[in-house]
Amino acid sequence: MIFHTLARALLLELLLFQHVFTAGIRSIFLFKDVMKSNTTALKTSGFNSLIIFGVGILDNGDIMYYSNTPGSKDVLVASNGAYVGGDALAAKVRSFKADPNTTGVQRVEISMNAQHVRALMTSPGSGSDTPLYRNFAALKAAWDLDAVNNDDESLYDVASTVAFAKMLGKIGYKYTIAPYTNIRFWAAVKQQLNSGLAEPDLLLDRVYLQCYDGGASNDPGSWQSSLGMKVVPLLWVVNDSKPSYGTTAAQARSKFSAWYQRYALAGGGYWNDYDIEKMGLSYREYGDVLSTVFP
Ligand SMILES: *[C@@H]1O[C@H](CO)[C@@H](O)[C@H](O)[C@H]1NC(C)=O
Ligand SMILES: *[C@@H]1O[C@H](CO)[C@@H](O)[C@H](O)[C@H]1NC(C)=O
Ligand SMILES: CC(=O)N[C@H]1CO[C@H](CO)[C@@H](O)[C@@H]1O
Repeated sequence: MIFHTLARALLLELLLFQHVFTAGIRSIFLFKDVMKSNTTALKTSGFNSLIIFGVGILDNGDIMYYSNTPGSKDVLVASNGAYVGGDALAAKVRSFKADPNTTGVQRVEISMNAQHVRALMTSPGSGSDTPLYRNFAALKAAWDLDAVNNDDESLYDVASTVAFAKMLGKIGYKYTIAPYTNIRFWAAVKQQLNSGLAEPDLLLDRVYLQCYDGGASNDPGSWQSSLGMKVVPLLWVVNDSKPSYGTTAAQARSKFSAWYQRYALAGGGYWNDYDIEKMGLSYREYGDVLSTVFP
């Protein structure tokens, strides 16, 4: 009986400990070519998670890193089961989390849409001898990646999404999503991917929720209840493309704090580094907001 009580007390303590001391997710999407953005600022401004935007797969299973930066070119990064993106690019991506003494980054993800996923899951499928499987394995090794982020905003096919995510899980990736709408699709995907799994073994372990532009009216709390897991709301930094969705660091602080007072969020994040640099904004100010609200 005493043992039982003691065990319960310890368990409770452990749960509380985890709740209080699990570090908040402090993320930023990298829209700018990683060879051109300010690596030092990304590593030292309080962010612990970087999501490289603009990776996609071709109809033969090759993987491209798409340029979203004037003067940059698209780079083929994996083909025929090998990494082909070049040493400089690999060294740059690896440097994001390489030396804990000089970086706060602990996790690096690549973000992609759903182009060609359905066709490739139909044929040749998700086996470990397929070009797609081998290409993702090669890219993970070359870039030391932790997760693949799904930013599907148009296709929304549950079966092929689940098959592809499970394939990535076998390779050793975690799987994350960046929804702005279609909560029923994402709930179905989450339910199938995480069924029977618990922390820290969840396959779909993060939800980066767009709370700007098409997702401007999203409420993180209602997404959390619908999905049955914590989310990471994203805000768009000040931008000259759609200025009305731009958020200053001060405005971001108010929004994140207000949400966090109401809901147990997993953290927060921003779309995107390109605009921070283009608009002459401060990585430090935006990063500090996350460090204080989601320590
Ligand atoms: C990059 O960021 C660092 C740290 O924030 C800053 O000291 C440096 O001036 C920046 N470099 C450029 C080229 O803007
Ligand atoms: C980090 O700093 C510590 C203490 O100065 C040092 O012992 C360690 O070798 C450093 N790590 C790397 C990877 O440089
Ligand atoms: C992420 C994004 O869409 N950024 C845009 C911000 O505004 C500039 C200028 O209009 C665009 O070039 C960027 O694409």
